[in-house]
Amino acid sequence: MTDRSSRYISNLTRDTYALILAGGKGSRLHELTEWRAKPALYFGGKFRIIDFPLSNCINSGIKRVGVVTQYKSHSLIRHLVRGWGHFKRELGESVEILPASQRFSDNWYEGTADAVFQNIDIIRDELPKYVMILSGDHIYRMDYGDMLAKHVESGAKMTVSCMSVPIEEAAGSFGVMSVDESYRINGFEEKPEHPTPLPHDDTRCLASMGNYVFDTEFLFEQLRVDSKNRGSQRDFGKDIIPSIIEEHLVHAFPFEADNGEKAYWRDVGTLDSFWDANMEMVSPVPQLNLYDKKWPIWTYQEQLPPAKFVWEDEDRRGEAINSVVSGGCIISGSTLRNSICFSNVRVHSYGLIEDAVILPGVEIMRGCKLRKVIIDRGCVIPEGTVIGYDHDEDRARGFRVSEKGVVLVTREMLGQHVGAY
Ligand code: ADQ
Ligand code: ADP
Repeated sequence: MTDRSSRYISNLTRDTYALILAGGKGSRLHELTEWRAKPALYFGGKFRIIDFPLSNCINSGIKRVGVVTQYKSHSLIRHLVRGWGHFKRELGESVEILPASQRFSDNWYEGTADAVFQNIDIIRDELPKYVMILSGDHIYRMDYGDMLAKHVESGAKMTVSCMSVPIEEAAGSFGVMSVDESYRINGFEEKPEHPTPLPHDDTRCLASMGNYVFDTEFLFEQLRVDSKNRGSQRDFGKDIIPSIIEEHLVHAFPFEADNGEKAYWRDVGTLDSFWDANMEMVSPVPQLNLYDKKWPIWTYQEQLPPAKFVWEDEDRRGEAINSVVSGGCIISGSTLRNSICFSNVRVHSYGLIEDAVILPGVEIMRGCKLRKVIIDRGCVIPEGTVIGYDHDEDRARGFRVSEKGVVLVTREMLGQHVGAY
């Protein structure tokens, strides 16, 4: 384990500027990201994905953060302004939104490296010794101080956080690296069809988590070189990492949980993984602890009355079993099992809701039966609707059924007004 002397690490985190890349499309999430960027997706009853890397920064002591936005950024920006806009520059704290604004060229951000390149002057103004580049797409709790300390200790110019994952999970989805015994990266392929397995386990490989630490001047130099390379797609995984590992010292940082258990890290890139990750939160002891006072996940939450459960009579029991129910919800005369209700959800009588992820502001009228569903924000489910019991019928009604049989329902599919987030 790294020397965790808090003084040592806090010097490093104070000297670091973090840039969270939050502009990518989440195309395999279909209609869930039709109106919002993936980092703005809801998670865990009251959070959005972006709250995780942002909270990790603050909890790690990195107090200067830029969030790079581009694709469908309206709801993301609104969330950042409401929930993350209160930092005080005078105290050395800031969370800034950095939209693609064609400051250098006529182009929007191309790849991830270009998204950083176009903000070089903003980073330079902060005079950081290290720049941490983070993906805004993942759910995990990580002390970035450990990674920074390892980066400095190893003398690397760049450090890439990584995790061992099953080969089939990584194939075509993650950057995959090979390392020597000192964890120096000596091979890197972006999303290979046939990932190189670990030397001691041919079922697993070392995947990049899309989080990088750079020495600032080294980063700027590599971005300048890359910007002149006509063949480059301006991407860290596709272009920068493979082009520098031979000549420069680039290290891998294996992400492990503090307690020695397998670390929690979820890429909710598909409807099934989004549903799975939310469902994990209703299990009795989820691997991701949202109730840890030492590592709070911050978010924006409007002031809401507490959740309320109304038991009208034996036929209309308002109850929630193994479920997470957020503020502003009223569950009246219906049963909720293994489900997660975000804020301001109303469930009326004679209903049975199971294995459901119900996003904010949904209203479920009387006598509905829902199973294994994701109901998008603001949907009104009409009286007596049955979803998730007959997938042919679900499809015929215009709902999307995922590979593993999760049914997604959006306002557009119900012919209801569609807002911007
Ligand atoms: P991907 O996540 O597939 O792979 P990418 O689509 O480039 O890579 O997204 C990386 C992050 O940058 C995401 O948070 C995304 O929202 C954001 N982003 C993408 N394009 C952007 C742009 N033009 N402007 C601003 N933000 C943008 C990466 C690595 C892999 C690694 C996986 C881990 O390339 O090597 O394995 O992350 O998920
Ligand atoms: P249902 O169709 O399930 O009978 P209702 O909308 O009539 O649904 O609500 C049932 C119960 O839920 C009410 O009797 C009341 O106790 C509670 N309830 C409904 N709306 C509110 C509200 N705005 N504030 C507090 N409690 C409410």
